[in-house]
Amino acid sequence: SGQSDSMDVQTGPQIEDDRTGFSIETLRRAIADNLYYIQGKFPEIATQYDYYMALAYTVRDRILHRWINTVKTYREQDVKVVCYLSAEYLPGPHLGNNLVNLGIYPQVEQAVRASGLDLNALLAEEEEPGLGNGGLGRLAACYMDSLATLEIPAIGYGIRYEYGIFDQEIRDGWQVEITDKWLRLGNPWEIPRPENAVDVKFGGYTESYTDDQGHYRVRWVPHQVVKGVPYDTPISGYRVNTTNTLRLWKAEAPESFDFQAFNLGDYYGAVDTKITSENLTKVLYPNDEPIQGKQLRLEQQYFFVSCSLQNLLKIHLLREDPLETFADKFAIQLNDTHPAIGIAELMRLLVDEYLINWEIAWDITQEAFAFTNHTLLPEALETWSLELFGRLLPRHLEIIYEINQRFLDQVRLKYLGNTDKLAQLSLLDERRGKRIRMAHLACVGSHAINGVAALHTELLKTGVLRDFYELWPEKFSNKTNGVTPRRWMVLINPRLTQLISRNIGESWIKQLDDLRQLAPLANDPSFCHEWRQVKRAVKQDLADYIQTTQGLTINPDSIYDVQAKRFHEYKRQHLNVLHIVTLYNRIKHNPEIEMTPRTFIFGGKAAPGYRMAKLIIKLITAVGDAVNQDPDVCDRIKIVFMPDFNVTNSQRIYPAADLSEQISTAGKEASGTGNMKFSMNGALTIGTLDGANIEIREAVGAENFYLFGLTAQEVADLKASSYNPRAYYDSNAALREALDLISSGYFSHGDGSLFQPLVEGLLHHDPYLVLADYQSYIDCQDSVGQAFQDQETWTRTAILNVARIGKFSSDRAIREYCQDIWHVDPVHIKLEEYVQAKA
Ligand code: GP0
Repeated sequence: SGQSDSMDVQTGPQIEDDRTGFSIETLRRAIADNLYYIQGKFPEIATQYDYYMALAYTVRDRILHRWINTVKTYREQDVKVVCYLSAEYLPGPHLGNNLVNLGIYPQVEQAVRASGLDLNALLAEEEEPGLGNGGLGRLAACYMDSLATLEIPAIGYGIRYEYGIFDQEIRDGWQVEITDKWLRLGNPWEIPRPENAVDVKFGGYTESYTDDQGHYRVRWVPHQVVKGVPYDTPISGYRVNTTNTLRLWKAEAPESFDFQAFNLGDYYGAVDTKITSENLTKVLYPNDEPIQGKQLRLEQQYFFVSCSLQNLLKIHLLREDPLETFADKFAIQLNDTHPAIGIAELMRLLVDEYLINWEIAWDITQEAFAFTNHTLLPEALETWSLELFGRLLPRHLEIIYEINQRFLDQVRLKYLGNTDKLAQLSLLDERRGKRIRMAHLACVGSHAINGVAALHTELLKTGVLRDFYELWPEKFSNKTNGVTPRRWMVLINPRLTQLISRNIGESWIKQLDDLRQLAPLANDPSFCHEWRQVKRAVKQDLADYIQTTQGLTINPDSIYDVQAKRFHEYKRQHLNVLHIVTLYNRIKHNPEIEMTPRTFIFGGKAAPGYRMAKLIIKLITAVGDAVNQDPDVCDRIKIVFMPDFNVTNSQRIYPAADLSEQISTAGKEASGTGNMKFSMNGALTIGTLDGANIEIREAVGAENFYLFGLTAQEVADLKASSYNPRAYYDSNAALREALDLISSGYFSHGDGSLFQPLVEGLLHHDPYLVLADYQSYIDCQDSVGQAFQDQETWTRTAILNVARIGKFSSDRAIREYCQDIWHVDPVHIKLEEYVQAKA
């Protein structure tokens, strides 16, 4: 359906090619061919997975045509390219998304049916690439979608982890981690490019020498060399030909001459080198915000960054452009500090390998790089010990010293005699045993620095990065996060998409602000009725899924009250639990009490070493076990823990939610992006004035948002004035009762010790002010319960939320990056006929 308007499709009679045609019969034949020639199977023995693979290759063929034309155009037109450097990507399953973007969902559905199969069953076979922890990795994926859709030339660079984020199982109420062997059955979306492999050095020492012209030079003699092999995945844009590349690097042992000689007669030694090299990209570190300073992690960061920058320089020189124009051709974005070593690496490549002088190299570097910060949590700010850093990257340590010296010379001129300023700005933290501050390196080496929501950027300017803001205010800007409406509405919520498009057309899918046209319909009773029917049907789907997977019955007319995100104390899942236990106590005291039925749905993973986060998961499942079986309450309260929250599973959850829980301590959540996905699907938000919640509330209207809790300023003030959580416990009977019930062992088979660390932590420390916000949260939840009784008003509010959510499209965010930071323009991709290519 969408193909004719955008694909420069030829008119007149033609014979469709099996690899490019879009008719149902051509697609059906292509699937059958691929089953035979790619999977090597015949129908009698083919599994559903074989058919999924056959279909995936069928779709990939159609994408390849666009992909090749895209790469060709970028080469020929010498365009400026965005290079997104990210240690994490969470693209989610590719098949469905590619069907949406290509505009061939209906045709493929029919072709699959004509083959005697069910498209939903095949879509369910895909193993998602879990190459990220949460928000940061998913943001990178949304940005890749928007870049392609906006026809911006872009390459996403990252790591091809063999094992992604662990799969979560719940056993006896506890989280258990299972290795994510996502590549076990093959990956039809990637193309290995071994011919483009590059070498990456590690360890060893540096030595100086004088070159032919008498210049002083430095040479790095490494202890080890690892080969980086790129694996490319196409990223299609929505209804455009543009298909960008996600290039992920895998580590392998180099098969160099030296290597052979060194290991002559030492077969085991040779194999050992192979194994240690491949360990580098074996597994994603599963910690969300505080990343720990493990050597392998630094090796991963340097590895993918070095591979990527070498690759960019190669592309640049292939185009026969002079190195001096590098920053005119590439805009390199650092997704947090994980790739910040790239600043020292580009300097090394330019100065040591390409023999450019330092000042010119530094101008190129600063002009090319820009830096996005994603967190305010002090424990999440990345630093590396000099000892470890120097052992692994001896040359980069020297380069960082040089950058720092030149930088501090500049600072000294501005702040005469102010040694505190020097210490605060230095790339080296001299206090805690000498560490390199990666955020400082990123700030000094970039021309632009941004936060991911308005409040976050303000707090950066007055908090962690205030000295840099004082120095270079012009470098700072805000880029509020966004999410792609293609995946987060069109793909996952076809019922809502059809309802919207039937009423206002399809323009909103690319121009999300066009959802504004829904606003008047919020007063149209028949539209509201249809909206309610859609929500009800989607809620029924989730109820069915929970029934089949967990054997648990939930009531689709209850409020679906959902908190789905990584487990972290600052996100305060335990505040949500305190509300549940409070409701439970109310019913126990007064069994006849009127209460809007609620289904509390939780999803999320805890870092494997984060004990408190895992204990909070156990608390949720334990309260669930008690509540769900208690005949006094289970008609009014149900608790569901959805295991293994990932992109795939989240796609069932967002569309079905009535209430979105965004309850982090104000000033702690940089932005949030789940908050946007829920709102786009017609959930109302209960939230604090934190991250992008503030901007969502501004956009949808304060009257359409359930606000509670302290502000970031009040949080800071309260913490400064010796916060005493115990006082809240002493003075609030309902809170006391809830905490006492948990400590009593009521939810732990009489074991009063199980939840002590949690309860004691709250009573004596409570760093995230759970007790301070408790009453405000409970009051707010009571008004949510009341409001849900009036379905007319609730629906109207939900429609207004969707109508006013346009700002939170990742298209808007990417447009801002393009204009303010990258200075790149769209490049339209025309399709050359494939027949020409064949000739
Ligand atoms: C931030 F620092 N985030 C980090 C990190 O290491 N990992 C990560 O996922 C998240 C923030 O917590 C966020 O607020 C933010 O929106 C997201 O990065 C993207 O900017 C969660 O949604």
